[in-house]
Amino acid sequence: MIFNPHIETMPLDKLRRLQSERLQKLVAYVYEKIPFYKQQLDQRGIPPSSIKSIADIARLPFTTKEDLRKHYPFQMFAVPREQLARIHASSGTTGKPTVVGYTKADLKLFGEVNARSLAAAGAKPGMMLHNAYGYGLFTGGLGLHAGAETLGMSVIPVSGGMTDRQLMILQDFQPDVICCTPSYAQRLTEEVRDRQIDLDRLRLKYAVLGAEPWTEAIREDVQKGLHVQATNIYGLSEIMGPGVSQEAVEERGSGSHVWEDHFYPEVVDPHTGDPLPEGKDGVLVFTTLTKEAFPVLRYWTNDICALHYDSDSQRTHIKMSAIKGRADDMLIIRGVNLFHTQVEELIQQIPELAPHYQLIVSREGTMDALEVKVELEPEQKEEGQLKEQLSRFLRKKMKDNIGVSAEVEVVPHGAIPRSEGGKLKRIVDRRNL
Ligand code: DLL
Repeated sequence: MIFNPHIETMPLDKLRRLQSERLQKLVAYVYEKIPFYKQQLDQRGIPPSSIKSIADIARLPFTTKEDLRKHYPFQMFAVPREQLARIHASSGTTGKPTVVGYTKADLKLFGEVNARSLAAAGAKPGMMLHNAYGYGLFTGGLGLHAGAETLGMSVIPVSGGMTDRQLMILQDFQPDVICCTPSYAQRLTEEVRDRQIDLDRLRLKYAVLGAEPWTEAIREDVQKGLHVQATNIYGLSEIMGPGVSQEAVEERGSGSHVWEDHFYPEVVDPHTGDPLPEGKDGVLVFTTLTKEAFPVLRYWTNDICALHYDSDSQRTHIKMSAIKGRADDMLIIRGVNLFHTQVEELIQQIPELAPHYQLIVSREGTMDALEVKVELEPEQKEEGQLKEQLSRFLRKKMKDNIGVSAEVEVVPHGAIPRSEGGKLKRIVDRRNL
């Protein structure tokens, strides 16, 4: 189902005109309301009146996480605090969080884009959503909650964690749709299997998974284990929260539509910042075209992916590929760049291995070294010889496909930490111990 057909199937020339109008207004707005942007534009000699169309966006400066940090907590807000309706913050693990604000109109938009996303994921009015994203400063819980209400669903606001309770609710309330992080979906999948919960007691049809990178390996695991169709939802607090882009359930694996009438995406070269053509991997950059409280120009997300238009799709909006990883999470092992999702893809090709793994990085002299710990599929026998063979096989695959030499240890089922409800850290960094 398409939630907003007028917008989601808008011909591209019309969409461009809408984006151009909105960009002109946005630049004038941030120039007037946010001293940081006035200074940035003045320094570069870019009067807002010189921005005539969306094609001019490449002339505008980037905004980085560091810029937001320097203006902590509220100096990047374009409205006085009396006009704020809500505050959220990004899930940074160290130092101060990045704080973002919403007016009433921004919250309405938050609901709209998440309603579009849920509908694209397969949800319909009248269905029940089991919302296992965290409620709180994290945008996941309240964002999907608003989307479900806007679409006309009922919401169970379970939040993350407390797995026993989640499993009870899934069986007793029989929701149609679940949303949570992919690593927590793996955890639930496994608990359902280990506790031999009858899949007929679950009525789940769809899973809407995001907030961290994941690949087809996890999709396969969760779809099989929970009898659902699983799609990818992407977003970040600095732009809005969840609902910046969404994969359509009928088009799984071909990328996620970015709701580009509100969030204009670009992919740029990580070193030069130059815009890259369709299909080329680079850093994803977003401009919020309509936000009131916390508008940003060309926000440098650090997420690596590619953009492309898909003329076979029901919707016209551009698609982004699954995120490979964040530029700051990229490992460089003896000169070879690597994201953990690349290892996950290789694990999927070996049926005896499960997509439960961890990458451990340490330092040997001046070089970084990598160890991969990966679990056996639960039905595989704990046998030394098999483990040895599988470890050699994955090591070779990593060498042949990624070009990286790593130690691989195949560990028993259950040996790798699982998600407790939120994002899971798959990389353990022992370099600075
Ligand atoms: O994670 C918002 C969200 C909530 C998205 C629920 C989807 C579902 P932050 O905590 O600000 O916001 O983290 C944003 O998480 O820059 C990416 O690095 C990563 N991320 C989010 N969604 C995906 C995804 C929320 N589908 C950061 N695939 C982003 C890969 C994702 N990475």
